[in-house]
Amino acid sequence: MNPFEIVSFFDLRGHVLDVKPLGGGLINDTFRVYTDGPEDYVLQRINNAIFKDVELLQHNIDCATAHIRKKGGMTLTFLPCKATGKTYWTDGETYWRVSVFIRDSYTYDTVNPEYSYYAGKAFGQFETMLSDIPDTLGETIPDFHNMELRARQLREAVKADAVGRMKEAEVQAILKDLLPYEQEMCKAERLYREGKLPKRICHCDTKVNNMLFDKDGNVLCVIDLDTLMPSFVFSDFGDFMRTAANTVAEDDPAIEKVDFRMDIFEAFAKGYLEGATFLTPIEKENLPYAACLFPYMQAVRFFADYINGDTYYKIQYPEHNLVRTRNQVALFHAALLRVPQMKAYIDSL
Ligand code: GN1
Ligand code: MG
Repeated sequence: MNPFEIVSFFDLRGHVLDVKPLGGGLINDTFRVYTDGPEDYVLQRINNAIFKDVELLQHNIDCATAHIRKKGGMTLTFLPCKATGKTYWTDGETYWRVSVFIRDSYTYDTVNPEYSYYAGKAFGQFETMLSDIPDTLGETIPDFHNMELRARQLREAVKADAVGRMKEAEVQAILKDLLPYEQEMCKAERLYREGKLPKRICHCDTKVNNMLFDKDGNVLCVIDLDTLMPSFVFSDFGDFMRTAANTVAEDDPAIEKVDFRMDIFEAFAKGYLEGATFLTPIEKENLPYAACLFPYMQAVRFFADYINGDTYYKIQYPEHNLVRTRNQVALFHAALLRVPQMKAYIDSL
């Protein structure tokens, strides 16, 4: 179905002038809707192969955005569908939603320490605002950041060897490199079972480019709320580090250039600890673990997808997931080396 027709099912202001692709997400298809009215819009096709329960997903988003707005925070505004009043439209096969485009906003794929500090504070405040939400939110992707599950999925991929990639020497070498850390990386699930670690409402996709800044570097709002769900705070801390503290992009093939930037870690951690006022000592002391866990988990996820024959992440060339894996493995090792320094810094705050 064409985007012009889809947007006509929503209550937009003004006439639609044009619809053009927007951004570089790996899961959904995103478009900017240009109008002659007071605002433009963002149209998204929700990937319901990955987000199987769109009703729950939009329920989470509706509750969270309403709660943040009530507290005076800035957040995304989704438009109701004319026919149903729900914030998505479906023909039973495809799922679409429309939100207001936030003008004069900027996203960045890399940030300096100053912006990391603002981002840390904003993500921390975001979690704080949601810490007393009265509604029950569900897991839009069950066990999304459960390391035990991700490790199991890798093992299953290896066993199935769906496209014969297990015979590649490099694939074997990466597997050998990753496996010894598995137990250590599954620490969060153990702490949770022991009742020592709570689940909280987290964003779960705190990539640096999921934050809108204004032209002066002020944080406008947190975007991409699909994975907003109960999780460990490690999700939000770790995924920001994974993307912002890497000296290169997550799919840069030049792995010799991959390094973990301590200046970014320190700035983000400072802001985050100022913003997330509800953290327990166990959560706080495990933030360095989170900074290692997320490159590790992402390596495992990209790697499993490569072995499965690239069925999950969009790829631009056949080895893309392998290149991403190498990069994330290198980042994981770089982060591990910095753990003592990270701990010392967190203690000093
Ligand atoms: C996916 O679509 P995007 O780029 O926001 C993925 C994240 C990964 C990320 C890696 C639902 O996010 O978990 O960290 O790619 N989202 C989902 O770039 O799997
Ligand atoms: Mg996302």
